[in-house]
Amino acid sequence: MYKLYARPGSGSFIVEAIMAEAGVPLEIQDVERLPGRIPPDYLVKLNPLGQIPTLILPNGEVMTETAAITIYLCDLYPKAELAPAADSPLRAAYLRWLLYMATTIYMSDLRAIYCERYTDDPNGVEAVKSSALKQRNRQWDILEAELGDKPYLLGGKFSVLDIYAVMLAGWNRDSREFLAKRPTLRALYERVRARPKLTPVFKRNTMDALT
Ligand SMILES: N[C@@H](CCC(=O)N[C@@H](CS)C(=O)NCC(=O)O)C(=O)O
Repeated sequence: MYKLYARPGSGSFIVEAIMAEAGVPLEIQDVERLPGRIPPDYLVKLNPLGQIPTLILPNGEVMTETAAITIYLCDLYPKAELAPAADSPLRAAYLRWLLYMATTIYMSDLRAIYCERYTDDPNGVEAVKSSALKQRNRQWDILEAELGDKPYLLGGKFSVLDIYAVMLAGWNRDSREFLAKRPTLRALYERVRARPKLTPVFKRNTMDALT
C-alpha cells in the first residue's frame, strides 16, 4: 500500500487526486503544522527537506517532488488515462506544461509564502514577496494563454495537467478574485472539481468552495 504524508490544501492534493482517479488505495497521514514552520522529525527522516508531498511506495522507497510523482504514477496506471503515453504526439506538450507548472508557478508560490527564506536581508522580505506575486501572475497569464478556449490544457482530453493547474489555482489566497479575473481558468476549475472521483478529494483538501 502507498502511504502519503499530506496536508490538506497543499501539494499532496495532486497525489491524492491521481490515486482517486486511478482507483489505487492510499493511506494518508496528515502532517501537523509546528510553530516556526519547522517540519516534524519523522518527516525530515524520510525527506530531508521536510516537504509535502512525501510518498512511500509499496516497496518502502521514498518519493518526493510532485512532478516526478505525477509522471511516475500516471505512467504506472495508464488505464486512468491521465497522461499521454511516451509515443503520443501530446507527450511533449504534457511534459512541457507539467514541468512549467512545477518549476515556475509552484516556485513563485513558495517564494511568496516562505519569502523570508529567499533573502538574508530582513528589510528585503516584502520585496521578495511582491516580486514573487508579480512573476506568478505573469506565469499564470502564459498558462492561461495556453489554455485559450480549449476545454483542457491538452485540448479536448482531460489530463493530470488540469488537476495540477487547478491545485495551484486553488492556493491563491486571493483565489476568488484571482479566478474572477481568469474566467477560462475558473471554468477549468469547475470542470475538474465536478469529476465524481475528485469531488471528495476537493472536499478533504478544503478546496471545494469557490464562491
Ligand atoms: N518541489 C517540491 C515542493 C514541495 C513543497 O514545497 N511543498 C510545500 C507544501 S505545498 C511544503 O512542504 N512546505 C513546507 C516547507 O517547505 O517547509 C514539489 O514539487 O513537491
